[in-house]
Amino acid sequence: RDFVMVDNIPVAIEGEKNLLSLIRKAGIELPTFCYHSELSVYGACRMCMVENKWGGMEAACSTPPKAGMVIYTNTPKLRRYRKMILELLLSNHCRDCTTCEKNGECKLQELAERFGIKRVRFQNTADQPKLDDSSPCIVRDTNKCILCGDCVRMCNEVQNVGAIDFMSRGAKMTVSTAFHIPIAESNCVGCGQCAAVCPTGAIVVKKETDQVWAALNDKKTKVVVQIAPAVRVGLGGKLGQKAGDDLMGKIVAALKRMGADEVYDTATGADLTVMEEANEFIERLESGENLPLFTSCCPAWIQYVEKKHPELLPNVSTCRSPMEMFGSVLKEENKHSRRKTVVVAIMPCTAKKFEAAREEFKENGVPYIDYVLTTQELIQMIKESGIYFSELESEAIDMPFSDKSGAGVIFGVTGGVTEAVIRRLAEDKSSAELRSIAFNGVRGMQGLKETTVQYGERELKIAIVSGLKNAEDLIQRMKSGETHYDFVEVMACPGGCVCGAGQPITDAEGKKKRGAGLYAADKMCSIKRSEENPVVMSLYGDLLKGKVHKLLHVDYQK
Ligand code: HC0
Ligand code: SF4
Repeated sequence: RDFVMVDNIPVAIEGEKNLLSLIRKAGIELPTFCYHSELSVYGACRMCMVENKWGGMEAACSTPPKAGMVIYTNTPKLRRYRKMILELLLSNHCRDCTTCEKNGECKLQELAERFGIKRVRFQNTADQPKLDDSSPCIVRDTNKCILCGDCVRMCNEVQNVGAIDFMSRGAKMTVSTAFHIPIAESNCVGCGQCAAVCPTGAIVVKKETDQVWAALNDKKTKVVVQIAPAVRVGLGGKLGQKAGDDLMGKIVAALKRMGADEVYDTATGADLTVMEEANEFIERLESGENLPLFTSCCPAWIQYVEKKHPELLPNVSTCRSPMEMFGSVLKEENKHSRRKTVVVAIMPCTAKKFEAAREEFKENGVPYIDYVLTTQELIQMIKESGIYFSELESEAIDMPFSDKSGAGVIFGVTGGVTEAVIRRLAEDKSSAELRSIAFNGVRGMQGLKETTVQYGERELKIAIVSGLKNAEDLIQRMKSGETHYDFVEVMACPGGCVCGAGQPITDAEGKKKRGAGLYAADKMCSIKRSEENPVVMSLYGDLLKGKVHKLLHVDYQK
């Protein structure tokens, strides 16, 4: 076996790409700002420096482990060096920690505490650029940027958007949009993944909690809440529960205590989407037009198509997302209510804030969804209300939309929409068939999955992608004629909604647990297929009569 000596302890090299992974495997938490396993190595922050046996320093993130290396991770020289970096970063950093959105979650704050920085000797002489709060999804505060470049690489490498980049040189260097235009005017698609990797408060999710508190506290307003599939498995770790556990019942109870009048599950809306999308798919298969059918539930993906591939818009499903389908149903249901109805959607996603604000999703200027809260905002509201979340007794979803299928629940993880649609299309409704669909290549967190299903005489080719760069690669392969698909599911966030930027930040293991949590929740549902959901049946027979197109579909090509 090959070894590296780390602080006098031999550590086996087991395929690690860099010293940093090897050192972390040995149980030493080397500090970093700019290292993320899913992004390229930038090596700019210099926090992960280690000392070799000759007293030289090397960046652990960009040094491959070699047999016989002798390194030290915690020497007086390294401690001095790290403190100096932190002090310099803090010197031109806005230090309003108590009022910062990232207070308690900021890497700079955490490392300053860990390395005992009690005083900053240098004055902040940097310019104080204004906040960019032009986007409904994210807020940028350059005063808090430490130039680690995590957001830039995320936006470029994983999302293929390139809305932000390094600008200027030397002391004037910043991360900004081209020509410093407001981010809302750039080609940003609102996925929020930049905020998910930002170690400080330089990019954060835009908050709407004040508006929702106001609605909850207003007796004249009826507040109707819907909760997205991924949220139930996303907040456990932050509220004293096991990460990945399905906490829907407790979330319902918490929202009721906070003053919500009715609470529903977006999975019910997803069941409507399955019905409409399956019909649309069958129609396109019969006509042979506009194939492949691309899914339309991810609003960052929709913006990506609009901005980068408008020629593909006819291929995108005309189905509204489950959130919007359910939002329009809820507003229709309350049309004659004496009180004003406000619909709040709790989502794992920042781009849903943009979707809710789109003109297409308003009737007479009033949006179907009034506010979108991310899982992080919900957690903050639960904390603010003082509720002991762990001690809450679970409560059920309200009537008349209390039923959902497992197919709707798994929408929140990559491959879930596809699996739900296949369940609908399959002629064989046995549980053996359900199992064979699940093991047909649709599950797993990989960025690209492919499967085939038999539909009558035809073998349908299906692709599932998450992460917009993966979507772009697939589009290019289709355009070159290298490959062909009939149905393509796209989610902008790698891993699907469970890994949305509105969820608390977690690692790969935590993301896997969330996906597993949704599949476990599906197992607990007595209704497995969308067409078997009695709510769906009664909606088609009543509220949706003659209004299917108006309430469930959208034309993005205006
Ligand atoms: Fe998703 Fe959805 S599955 S996009 O990830 O389709 O945000 O969870 O709510 O709308 O249902 C997000 C999650 C949703 C929608 C659903 C879809
Ligand atoms: Fe790029 Fe997404 Fe951030 Fe917009 S929200 S800047 S698209 S990473």
